[in-house]
Amino acid sequence: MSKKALITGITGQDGSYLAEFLLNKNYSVFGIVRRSSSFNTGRIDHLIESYPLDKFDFYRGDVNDANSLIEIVKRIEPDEIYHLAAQSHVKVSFEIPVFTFDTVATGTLTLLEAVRSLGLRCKIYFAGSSEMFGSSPPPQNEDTPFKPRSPYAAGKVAAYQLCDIYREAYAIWIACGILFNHESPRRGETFVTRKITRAVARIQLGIQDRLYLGNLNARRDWGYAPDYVEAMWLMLQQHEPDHYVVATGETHSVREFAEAVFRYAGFDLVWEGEGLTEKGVDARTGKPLIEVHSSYFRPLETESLLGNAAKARKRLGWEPKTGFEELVKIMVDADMKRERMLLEGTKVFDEVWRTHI
Ligand code: NAP
Ligand code: F7E
Repeated sequence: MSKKALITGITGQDGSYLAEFLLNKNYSVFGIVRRSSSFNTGRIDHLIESYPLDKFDFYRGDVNDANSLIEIVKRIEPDEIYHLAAQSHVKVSFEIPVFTFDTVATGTLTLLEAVRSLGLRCKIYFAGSSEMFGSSPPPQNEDTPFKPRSPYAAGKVAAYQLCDIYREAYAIWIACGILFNHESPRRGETFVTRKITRAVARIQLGIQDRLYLGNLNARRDWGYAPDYVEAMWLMLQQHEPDHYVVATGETHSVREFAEAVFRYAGFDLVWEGEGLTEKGVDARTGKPLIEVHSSYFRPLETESLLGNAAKARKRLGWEPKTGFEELVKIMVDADMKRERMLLEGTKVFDEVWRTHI
């Protein structure tokens, strides 16, 4: 019998890579998909098309709807639950703090209650975040104090503590991953890495004029998402549940990420001015490619993240396989390909449209 996994947040970046990873390990994979007025399964459509329903299927539900969670968990009786669902955008969490806290913290509690009330014996993975460290200075590891700097991060800390409480009080098997930023061509378009790689492709193809960014000096430890979903799985293959930092151990500023992206795409980027008037200019033409805009700054910022994943390396045998420059290359190549295809598609669409009116 193959193992059964249930993934909340399966339509997101990590959920889609994790589903592929588990299917390759011969799991039967089930996901929870929330209702939307438009298609929201773009990242998993290839799996829906390729696998029979007993291998891969999804159910409509919401982490804030206890009934739907209880019904789905009861029906599947998973061996492993990967709890990834969240409103995961930090800047947006300042705009919709109550909704964010509801999905991140209350949503986790609702899932824990569903498992507890059903008396299900399964292993649970909780998606913690390096944002929980907030203003604690780098490097950060499992012993670093949590000093959250956003409603999103406060929600993750609350959820993390609820996991500790349910583990101790009810002997529910829950491992917590404290994952640092991880990116990919499937990253949402409004997260900074994807925003930059998508923009460079569009600028090169003449679809977009320039890119507007916020804080160029924030530092992040950026890894590659497919490497990180392996760490989630490894955590659940251990005998005892534990907490693990997952990170590359390398930190870069947003400015350095942008420089690497524009360099790889063939631009010679130079910086002029400072603060809100700073610009990244094309050295060959003098044209501004990047400008700073106040609307992308946050009311509070996590300034600097750099993870120490020594525990994951030692106990799980996990190592990141993809370095910073490789990540940049993967993301820029994918966005160049996607934007070219979209442009071609638009041309074809325009031609078809013109001949029919
Ligand atoms: P993501 O792309 O934003 O995906 C979030 C997923 O949660 C989506 O499938 C989304 O559905 C779903 N979701 C949101 N609210 C929901 C609700 N009320 N009920 C059910 N599903 C809901 O995030 P990700 O990058 O894959 O990250 C996965 C998890 O890891 C998140 O918990 C995130 O906070 C955490 N994390 C991410 C990183 C990172 O760098 N990526 C680092 C540390 C921790 P829709 O597709 O319908 O929106
Ligand atoms: O911002 C700065 C911004 O939105 C990174 C989520 O997956 O990772 C992610 O959270 C940095 C910040 O990711 C823009 O101020 C500058 O310092 O890509 P981001 P994040 O906030 O680090 C953690 C680990 C999670 O858990 C979260 O779920 O980039 N920045 N200019 C910008 N950020 C954005 N989004 N857009 C800008 O224009």
